[in-house]
This record gives sequence, structure tokens and C-alpha cells, in this order.
Amino acid sequence: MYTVYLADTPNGKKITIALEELGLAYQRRFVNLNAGEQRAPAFARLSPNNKIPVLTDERTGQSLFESCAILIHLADAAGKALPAHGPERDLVLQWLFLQAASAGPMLGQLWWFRHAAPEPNPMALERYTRETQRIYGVLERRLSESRHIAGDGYTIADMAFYPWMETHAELGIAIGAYPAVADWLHRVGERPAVQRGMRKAREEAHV
Ligand SMILES: N[C@@H](CCC(=O)N[C@@H](CS)C(=O)NCC(=O)O)C(=O)O
Repeated sequence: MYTVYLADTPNGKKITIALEELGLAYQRRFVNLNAGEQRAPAFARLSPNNKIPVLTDERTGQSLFESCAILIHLADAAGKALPAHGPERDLVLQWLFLQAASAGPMLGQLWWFRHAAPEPNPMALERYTRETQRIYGVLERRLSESRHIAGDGYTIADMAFYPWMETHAELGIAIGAYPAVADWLHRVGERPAVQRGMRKAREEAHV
């Protein structure tokens, strides 16, 4: 049985989506980020960067932080959504790393400057809006020629991007300018496991 430590954020949702898609048994432990629970010593032992998500596996005693490392672990464990080796695996990892290294941080900064900054910062807003639009443009070009992010098949790259890209309204991004992204968001968002995963990260109940 896996335990996922999460909050109602895109990086938390990635993991519940993957667990639902891959059909793996898990329980949730919600971490209250507003109350600073991510900085508690017990949590810091699991997550030295003091961030969710974390995944633990009671059967092996293994504990993992960094959402995309967790996605790779889960896909390998289930033998689904990530080819076992070769160029097709590399392709998925390439897009997965783009999500982790560029999309997440840029969209995350834009969200913070729009919704959480104690005072307006027009220069930061302009920079992160431009970077976010650029990333939507990268995916628009990719999804204009490819059914999913890493090719025809649905993979953990889609699971990683989906909960970030679906926040376009909160980020002030006009999704109409990115029709291929909008179509992909619609198709992925209709998957029952994605709907369950999104809901599981929203539920407040500590189980
Ligand atoms: N690169 C990390 C980013 C994780 C991350 O930024 N988590 C946020 C929530 S989405 C968090 O825990 N924030 C709490 C804080 O920064 O104090 C990953 O992909 O797991």
C-alpha cells in the first residue's frame, strides 16, 4: 500500500491522477501548507525540500519526493504509461523533465504573483505571463502534430502536465489562443481516472 502526502495543488494532483490511472492502492495524508506543516521536522525527514508530494511504500519502506520521480516510480511499478526502455522511454522523460523544470516553476510563479503576492509587481507579472504563454505555445505546437504529449499514447507526461495546464483561467491565459492544448485538455479531462484523481486531491478528509 502506498501513502501519498499531498495538498490540493497541481503537484499533488499529478500523483492521485497517476495512482488512479495505474490502479494502485493508496491512502492520502493531507499536508496543510497554509499552516506550515511542510516545515515540520517529521515531514522534512521525508521531504528535505519541504514540499509536497511525497510517496511512501509501506511494503518496502521506500520514501520518495519530487513529483516526477514519483510518477516514474509508479509507472515502472505498474508497467504502464512509460515504456520500459529505449527511445520511446527517453521521449516521455524529455517531456516530463520539461514539465518539472520549466512549466511547473513558471506557472507556479505566475500563480503566486497573481494570487498570493502581498503587493502588485508588474515586472514579475509580465515576465511570468510571457514565460507561461511561451510554454502554452510549446505545447500548442507539439499537440498540433501529436495526439498526446510524448506521442500517440497517453503517458505520465500527460499526467504531469494536465493539472498545471488546466489552471489557465486562474493564470489569466486565454485558452482560445491554444486550440490544440484546449482539445487535449478536454480529452484528458474526460478520462474517469483523471476526474477521480483531481477529486481525490481536492477532498479535505484525512484518511
Ligand atoms: N519540484 C517539486 C515542486 C513541489 C512543490 O512546489 N510543491 C508545492 C505545492 S504544489 C509545495 O509543497 N509548496 C509548499 C511550500 O513551498 O512551502 C515537485 O515537482 O514535486
